[in-house]
Amino acid sequence: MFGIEFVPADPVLKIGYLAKLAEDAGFETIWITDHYNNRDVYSTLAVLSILTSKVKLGTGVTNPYTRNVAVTASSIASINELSGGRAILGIGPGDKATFDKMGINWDKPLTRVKESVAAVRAFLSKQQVNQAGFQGAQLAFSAGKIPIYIGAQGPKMLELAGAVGDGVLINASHPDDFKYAVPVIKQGAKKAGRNPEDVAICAYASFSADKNPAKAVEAAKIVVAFIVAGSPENVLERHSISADEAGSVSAALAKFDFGSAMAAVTPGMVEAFSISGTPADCKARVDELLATGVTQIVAGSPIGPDKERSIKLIGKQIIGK
Ligand code: F42
Repeated sequence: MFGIEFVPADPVLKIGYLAKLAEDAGFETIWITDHYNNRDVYSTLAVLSILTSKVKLGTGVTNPYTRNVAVTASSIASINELSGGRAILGIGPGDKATFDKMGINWDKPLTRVKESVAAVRAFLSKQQVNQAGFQGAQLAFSAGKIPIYIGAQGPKMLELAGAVGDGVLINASHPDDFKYAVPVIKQGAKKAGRNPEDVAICAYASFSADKNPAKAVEAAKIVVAFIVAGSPENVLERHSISADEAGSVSAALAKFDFGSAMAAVTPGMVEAFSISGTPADCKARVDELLATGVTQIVAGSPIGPDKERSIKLIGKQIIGK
């Protein structure tokens, strides 16, 4: 199954146009990112609910720090009602860099995500909620069952996703990352007495497809640079990227020197942190990921050097095959 990510750094109606194109190309889920500095995720999903008719629509991902989870439950239930039952709630611990700027204290992210998933489920089934700090809060409407997917990378968050999530969204593109993550998720599910097959595993990958492989790689470089700069040491080691190589990318990004950051991105980094190349190259990587237990490939930024052309190309030459 294929999903696609859109970042509402673009105007909502432009995303609406691309979303319809993606639905027609055969993508089955559309994920919209949630960062305070971009367009609002629920306004975007509301417009997509009207402009599309089959595709599932998810927050990819929201968090319990910038939005009270009672409000999150009401928002996603509204999208479920508006879209005729197509909503998915993607929720994760959030992005520390943006929280620092908002003056938000990132306390106990694992505990917060765990409590939030339980609270949202209770809100969605119209129960009175007396947990996670709530004191008898209750939604005044019900809009049906909504799957909850957890954005996770660390081992404890992956295990939690296996224990309580309907699915997990993992920001990674390389089979080695999934050879590590999939058993951790399955173990979390088993420990919680669940069938591991019930947890959807999504590779939320940096994707760049074009007939010209050099153009595809070039378009992926700036996204890869940010991933390298944000990756913990153990992930860099897993992909044999030295601290020096990663340091050059981070130093350039810190100076907003995007040209030098892209120049410092090595072929090994592109290979580790993106799925990029011709449709045939991308298809080969997709097959490798599916073999690790991944159930959904999410084509994330940049999608390609020309988003419109790449969506059609992925539809015809990767999803269609
Ligand atoms: N973040 C956003 O803000 N917006 C997005 O649109 C977004 C999209 C997205 C899509 C897919 C995806 O996988 C991630 C995405 N993210 C997005 C990022 C996401 O919100 C997280 O930042 C990201 O998944 C990294 O989370 P993580 O799984 O690495 O979790 C962190 C918090 C971590 O450190 N986890 C540890 C672990 O092992 O999993 C556990 C830490 C722990 O145990 N903490 C204790 C606790 O109780 O929380 C407390 C420890 C103490 O000493 O206080």
